[in-house]
Amino acid sequence: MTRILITGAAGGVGAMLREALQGYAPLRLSDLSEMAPAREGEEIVRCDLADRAAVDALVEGCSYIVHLGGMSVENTWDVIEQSNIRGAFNIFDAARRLGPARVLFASSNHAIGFHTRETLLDGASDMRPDSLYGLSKAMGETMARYYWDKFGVESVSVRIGSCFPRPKDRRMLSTWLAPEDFVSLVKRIREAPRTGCTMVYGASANRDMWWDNSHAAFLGWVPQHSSEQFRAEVEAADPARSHDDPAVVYQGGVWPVAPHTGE
Ligand code: NAI
Ligand code: 15L
Repeated sequence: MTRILITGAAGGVGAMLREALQGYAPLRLSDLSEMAPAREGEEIVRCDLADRAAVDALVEGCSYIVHLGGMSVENTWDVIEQSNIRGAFNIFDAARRLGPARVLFASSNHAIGFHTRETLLDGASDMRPDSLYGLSKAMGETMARYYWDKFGVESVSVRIGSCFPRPKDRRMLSTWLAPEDFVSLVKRIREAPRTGCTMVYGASANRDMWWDNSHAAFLGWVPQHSSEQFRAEVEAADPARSHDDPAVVYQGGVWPVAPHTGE
């Protein structure tokens, strides 16, 4: 079986995926941070995604790259530029030169965070980044498009909502992606005969959805979980806000109205 590269493997989603994919395929696990020692079927490679030669060595011999590594929240431009933009470029360009390798790009709902919540988004909706972080994800998606159109590198950009063991607030009742649903999506993207260059909204089958994935139905991904089981406890812990509070106006929550880091 061909090797899967997981970047950001020491992070919250990466560590969860590492456990879930044990025995599914040989894994190359990479991060800047330390990770638990390799087990059978695993390789551990620590590297900075901004280091092009190191990323080349990382990608060599892998046919599927689950690219989770990078700064996962808002930060200064310098940090975002190095980890997310240069990092994504290094991954896509290595996939072109050393592949064929299919890429799952961990994009984010913050690439579309300026859309308001009454807008149902689909595969044709505009990107509306709400932060430098969201901008880096929009650029990553654009890189995915470029590397497909020009070089035939297959990819799926997953605009992850909120992938945590449980939703943490009212907003996440709409954006929650159950870890198990992300695992099944990772497998579907690997096993699909063809992905082309596709975008998928990464959310479970939640009741109040803002996103429509019909354009990506060909992947055969059907989320099995819903945030409804958590609604009562989340609503009790997070009081309802006024209808014009930015936290409830925008899909990105308060990110659209947050200042740049340090300003
Ligand atoms: P995380 O912050 O827990 O993990 C990210 C990992 O990337 C960290 O272990 C960090 O050490 C590593 N990293 C950062 N910069 C690096 C660099 N220059 N070189 C190598 N490694 C570097 O984030 P999480 O929650 O696991 O998210 C994984 C991915 O999914 C991220 O790309 C994030 O932006 C994206 N995402 C996650 C969401 C979520 O709800 N967890 C929602 C939307 C997107
Ligand atoms: C993200 O993109 C972040 O990586 C994650 O930490 C959450 O903030 C998530 O979006 C969200 O919007 O809930």
